[in-house]
Amino acid sequence: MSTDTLYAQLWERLQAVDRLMLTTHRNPDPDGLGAQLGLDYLLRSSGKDSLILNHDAVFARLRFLDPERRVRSLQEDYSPDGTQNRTVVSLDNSDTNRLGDIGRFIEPDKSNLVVIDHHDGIPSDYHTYFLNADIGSTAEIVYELIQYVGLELTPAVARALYAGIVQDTGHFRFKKTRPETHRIAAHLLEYGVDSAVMAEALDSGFPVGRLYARQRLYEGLQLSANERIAWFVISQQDMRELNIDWDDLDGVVNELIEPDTVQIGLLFTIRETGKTRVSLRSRGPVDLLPAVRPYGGGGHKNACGVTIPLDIDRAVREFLPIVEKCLVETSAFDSNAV
Ligand SMILES: [Mn+2]
Repeated sequence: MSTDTLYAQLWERLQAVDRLMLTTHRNPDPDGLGAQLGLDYLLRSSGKDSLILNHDAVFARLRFLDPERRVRSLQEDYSPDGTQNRTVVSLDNSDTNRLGDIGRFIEPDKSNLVVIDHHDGIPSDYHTYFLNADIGSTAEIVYELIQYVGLELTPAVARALYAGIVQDTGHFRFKKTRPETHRIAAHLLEYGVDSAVMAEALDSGFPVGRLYARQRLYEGLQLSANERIAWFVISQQDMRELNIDWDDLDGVVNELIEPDTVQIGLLFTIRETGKTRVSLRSRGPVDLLPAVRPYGGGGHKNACGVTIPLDIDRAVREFLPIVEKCLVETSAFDSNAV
């Protein structure tokens, strides 16, 4: 099916309803937020009643993306009035379990659910979705939908979409970065987006606790499987002491795969008794999804996450051998494979 046909179908689906709720995964990131703000603009411009509602509030350092404060959250005691009878559009997320309490607005048969996402893999019981795992960000999908409809962007929407693209392509470095990605970014810059200001805004603004967290993490750094796996652990109590949030550790796990021998990096975080969250990163041909899927985790081949229903020690013991199976022969890192 051609891309235009997919956008035509998606637009037809969205136009068929008047009341929509745009949501994204818990701990919204720039791609989820950018996609929400872009689609919200498109829907409102088309006369629709659009509400952006997430489980979690927008992290303070990302609030600059939403100057009009369109993004609401259940966390900030948002009044539930007006949430009923809406078609729920899940952006940058195909897993209803990652929506937190927003899931309660979705009908059991998912008939009022539309998914727009670019993650790898999608549950088979979805009726209505727009999925393209070859695209580097959901913001690009929303951009292309806006272009399909023929609506002029605004500087604020251009900025939000640009942030999503930059974040999810790792500043145009990751594998899913297409020639079209650069063309879209170029077009967004024409609306006055300042790439240097955006890069600084997205990569800084963290509390100093991020540095102390690194100190603790690296003190406990472990390497296994002939230095092909690197991992470290942080607890909820550490984070409380350092006065930091999960978002404040964003990207730290990426550092683990910088050395030439390391193929897989893991950040284990103790959330509560009997629950260990793992953020995973890998290089090139190393596909991590087979390790996380049995636990209900997901994401991208080289960047994903999972919650393991065990205390930290047992989680590490059980999960490391599973992750080890994802390692590949070093020869797979030749230029063709990567
Ligand atoms: Mn994304």
